[in-house]
Amino acid sequence: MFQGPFSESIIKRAREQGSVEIILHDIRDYSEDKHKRVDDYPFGGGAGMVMQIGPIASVIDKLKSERDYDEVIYMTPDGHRFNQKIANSLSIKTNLILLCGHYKGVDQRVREHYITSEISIGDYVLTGGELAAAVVVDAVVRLIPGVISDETSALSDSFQDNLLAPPVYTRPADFNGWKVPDVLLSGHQKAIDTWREEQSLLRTRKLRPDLLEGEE
Ligand code: 6GU
Repeated sequence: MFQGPFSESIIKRAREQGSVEIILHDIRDYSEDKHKRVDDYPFGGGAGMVMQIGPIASVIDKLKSERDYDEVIYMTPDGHRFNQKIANSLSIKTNLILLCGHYKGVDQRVREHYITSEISIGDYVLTGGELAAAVVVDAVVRLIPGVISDETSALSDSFQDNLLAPPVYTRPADFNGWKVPDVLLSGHQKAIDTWREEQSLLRTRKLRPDLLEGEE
């Protein structure tokens, strides 16, 4: 599930140039039984399986014996909703563990004793935390200095000021009568900057008024 996101394009280059190191660990390798099971029935009954604490404890303890971690993050639909602010804060950390849940989730004792924060990527349920972890990694890695070629590019993203980005255009200036706004061709940088700020505000008001009502 990580092969595509972590082995193509910008994230691939970031890894190759040493801007980030991404290491995958299969919890099944830390299973305590011959069938490599890492889940079991829930105490008290009910539907679904629960990921056991043993294999998760083994892999996290092993990783912690090798380096210090800033955070051990559990990817779960009932975590804090991921946003640009969280991406920014994670991008300045050194070492992170992202634990991907499956089935009905992990034994609560993992959350109590190992996890330092919990992240969801939105209000819907995925089959596991892997795709969510790939989303978080992508959003965080692109913020590491040197990963995106234009250093100011990440700063002008949508959401970086709780505003959507302004519309962008490139050549041709006239496509079958559909024209690029004159101001962008004017050469007046100050007028262009003002226009972009206005467009950001207009688009945000129209499409995402919630962003203008402050922090969530
Ligand atoms: Cl982090 N995990 C799962 N399984 N589903 C999700 C999610 C995470 N975030 C949104 N839906």
